[in-house]
Amino acid sequence: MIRIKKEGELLKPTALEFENEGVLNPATIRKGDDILFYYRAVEKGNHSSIGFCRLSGPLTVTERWTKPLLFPEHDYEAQGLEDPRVVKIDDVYYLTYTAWDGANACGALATSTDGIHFEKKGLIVAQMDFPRFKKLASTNFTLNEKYTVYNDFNHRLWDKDVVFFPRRINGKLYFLHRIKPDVQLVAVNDLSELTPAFWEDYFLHLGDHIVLSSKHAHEVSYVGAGAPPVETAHGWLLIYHGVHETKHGYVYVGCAALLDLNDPMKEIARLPHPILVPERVWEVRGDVDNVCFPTGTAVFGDALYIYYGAGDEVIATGIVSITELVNELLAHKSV
Ligand code: BMA
Repeated sequence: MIRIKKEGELLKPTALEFENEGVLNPATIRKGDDILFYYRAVEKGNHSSIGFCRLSGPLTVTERWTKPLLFPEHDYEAQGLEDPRVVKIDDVYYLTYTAWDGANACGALATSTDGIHFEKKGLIVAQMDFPRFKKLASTNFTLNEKYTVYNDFNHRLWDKDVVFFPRRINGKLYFLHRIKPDVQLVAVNDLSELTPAFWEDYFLHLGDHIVLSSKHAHEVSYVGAGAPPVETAHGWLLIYHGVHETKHGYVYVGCAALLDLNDPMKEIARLPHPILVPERVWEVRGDVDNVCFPTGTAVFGDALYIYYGAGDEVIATGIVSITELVNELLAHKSV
């Protein structure tokens, strides 16, 4: 059974107001031998912004800003910017995050050409109430009752964990997103296609867009995209999070799957066990207990460094051999 080798804590909260409650769930991307590192910084009262660090190599922090890089400016993100992910496609950095307005949690996008100066592009997921979603999604598909259990609130559909693939596939931009309990997949030629009419049609065929559903005990409650998929010769290596409920509350673990390179809707393989489980004190006890929430990776040779929020309070790193992980996945092919 393959498990990530834990390297321990990498980043902790500081006394600075914007990050005095927690630092977690970072977006990471290599730039030469450096890593640009965008993390969720939480101020007491649960107000989040995006902090910035630079790493030299996978584990050495050489620069850390004392002010957030991105912070609330618009109504749709008035209560916080959470859980960023980043990719670079055709010289443009795509940084996605969950925009939280106090009632709605929806995927938003900011883009940049230098990785430092970002232009906010607004929400990129549907802005629809749950009854409308349910009506559309139930037209051609038997909607898992968990969709109702997790989403039937008195506000807009929550759609989080927006994660782009790091390159176009057959000319299209692909991104994962998560309406509980599943992970869904969007493919478009251009982001301008994401109109209300697009989402109406997409939900009408929801069953065709679900790429990952819970399968194993450790992910039985729901799943969510984690880090941007890593391209390997055998498929897109996806590190995602799986959640299961215990008498102590939800437990968040890191999981691995392999998706088809040309058609990521096809799951090639999935591990029947998690690769990253809360065990250490900073994972088991935190602002939220029992959370390992992977959101970024960096490839150095055969080593996959995995960056994750631990206990919703600190950021930790794990390392795994890509060859060993892919081989283990190939031993667990999905039918
Ligand atoms: C999710 C998000 C993450 C968090 C996780 C565990 O819903 O809020 O930011 O790390 O829960 O609490």
